[in-house]
Amino acid sequence: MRIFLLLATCLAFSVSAAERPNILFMFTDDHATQAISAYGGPLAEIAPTPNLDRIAAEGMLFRKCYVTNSICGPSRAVVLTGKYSHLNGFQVNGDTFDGSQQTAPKLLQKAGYQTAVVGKWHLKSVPTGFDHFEVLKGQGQYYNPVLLTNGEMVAHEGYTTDIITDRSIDWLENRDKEKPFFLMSQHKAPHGRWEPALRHLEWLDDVEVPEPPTLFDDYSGRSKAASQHKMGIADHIGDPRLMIKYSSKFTSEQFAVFDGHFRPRNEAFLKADLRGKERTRWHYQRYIKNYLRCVRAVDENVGRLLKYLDDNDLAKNTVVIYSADQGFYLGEHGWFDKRWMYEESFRTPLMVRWTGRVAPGKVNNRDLVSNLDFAETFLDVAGAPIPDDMQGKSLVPILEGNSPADWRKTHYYHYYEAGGHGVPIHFGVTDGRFKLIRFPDPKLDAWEFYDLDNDPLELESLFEDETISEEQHRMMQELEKLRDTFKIEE
Ligand SMILES: [Ca+2]
Repeated sequence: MRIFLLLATCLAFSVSAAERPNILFMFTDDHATQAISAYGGPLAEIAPTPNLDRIAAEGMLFRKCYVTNSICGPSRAVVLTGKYSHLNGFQVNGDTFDGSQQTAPKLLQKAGYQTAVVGKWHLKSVPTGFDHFEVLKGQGQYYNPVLLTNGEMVAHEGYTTDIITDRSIDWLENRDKEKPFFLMSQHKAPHGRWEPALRHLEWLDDVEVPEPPTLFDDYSGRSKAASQHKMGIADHIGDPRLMIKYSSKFTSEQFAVFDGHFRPRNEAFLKADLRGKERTRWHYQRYIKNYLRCVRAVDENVGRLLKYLDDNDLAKNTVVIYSADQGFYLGEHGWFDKRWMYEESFRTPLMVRWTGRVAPGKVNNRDLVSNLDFAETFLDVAGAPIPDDMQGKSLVPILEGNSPADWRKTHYYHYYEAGGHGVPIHFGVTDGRFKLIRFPDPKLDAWEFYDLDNDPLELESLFEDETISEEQHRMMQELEKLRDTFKIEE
């Protein structure tokens, strides 16, 4: 009898394990929604992303997914823990992630999932909570990456975006097929210094990419903060004389093709000796084309993973999530990089396909969701308990088309890395329309307030010290309330 019961339990467990959905989390670095054609916009036609668009067409696309701290390592720590930076201990890129703390992958392991991370990690400490890890050291390189593979450094030859996909598929092939999986497949691309695959070097060569309307923003409609930036397309993106010192270590064959493409262009630029707006324009074209070329390889590789799911009868029972660690400036406000609470870097892409649970082709314009919600969503999808100390909320009800009435109406943001690219510490709150930003540095001691309905490009701060509008007052109260709720002391 006891044996029978034990057998029955084992059978019940293996059936439910087989039915529990797999989770494929595809995550990029610095991928702006402006460079995903499913989000529309002026780049969609020039640089379509058909494979990324397929996720949106077969699932839900979120237009208001906001990060809590718009920079690489901190965002990754939020995704793993479901906690704001001040609680997960990773506030700035120089920090080291405390891998002994509670994370979603560890809880998924406990729930019977097989877990893996392949690609960019950027949390300094050795990954914990993964049955398998293959991660780049630090920022990694675009060519010939070395991957820390379950504790051992392994060198690979080729283009990193392709290799991360190769290694992800290799793990999927060799996994324990009796268990559901959680795979984080995380690209280095399209992070700087934007080195495209050799096969994409010539693509867009003859195209003039449209300039964003704020390329020549003079920052006059706001506090002093933005004008102190060091992330200008014109002045900070890199001296072209340095650009022939590429960041990757190439093989001699790769170098011949890569350098053969860029060297004549660099020399022509130096000879032309452009000044003022023309110099900015030249840098913008170079930057945006290389960025889009890097995205094209990401899109192709997303297609490879989707095809793997199709070919292996995994598409139906695998939740596919695509996101990036934060958004990015593609020339808006004259910038590259991220960090600010302005929309382009505050917002991050999020598209989710879950066949049979998420209706196809849905666009969510309304709900304020966040990378803070990812950890709880992973656990909820897996049917695993969600700890009380996680600070996000599961997106599952929203994905199923039942947005809860008590879903958050405002979202708190906090950037801590003082001085990185000239961006000061700031925090703030948005309700999706109004946005209040506080720059506490005594040298600035500034506030900004935007109405996105009337000023979607955020060019004119409405903040007033004396005649305070009702909306500004409401958002100031909300900021205080959220800082209390999230136990922010700084
Ligand atoms: Ca990043």
